[in-house]
Amino acid sequence: MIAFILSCILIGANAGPFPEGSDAEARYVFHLADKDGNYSLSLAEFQRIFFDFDRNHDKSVTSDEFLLGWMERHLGSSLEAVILFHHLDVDRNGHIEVTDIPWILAFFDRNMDGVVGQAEFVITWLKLINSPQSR
Ligand SMILES: [Ca+2]
Ligand SMILES: [Ca+2]
Ligand SMILES: [Ca+2]
Repeated sequence: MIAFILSCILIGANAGPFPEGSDAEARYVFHLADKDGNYSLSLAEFQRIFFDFDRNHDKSVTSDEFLLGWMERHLGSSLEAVILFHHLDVDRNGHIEVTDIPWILAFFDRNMDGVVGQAEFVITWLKLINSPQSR
């Protein structure tokens, strides 16, 4: 346990406000996205995040836009942003579009009730960030 905490502190030293890949970080991102604070993310809330990141309003989020928005919000390291971007770019054409959003929601929505609860979000987030093949 102590070794775990120590490694979190060391890894997190130059990342965002939370240790990289921690569930505290996942919950922080969740609450940023959960605009109405009802502990679940709807399709509308996913769309709102998308448009927040789309700086030039061309209805597509490029990796540059994503990385900039990510760093501005202190969500974590640039490595995490790159990992996440590649998972969110469902059709792998180099940018995230409005049409990708339902797929992104479905990706997080483990019990398929159409919304993403905090537990669902944290579990999927940690799997993404900590998956060995994404390092
Ligand atoms: Ca909500
Ligand atoms: Ca754009
Ligand atoms: Ca769900």
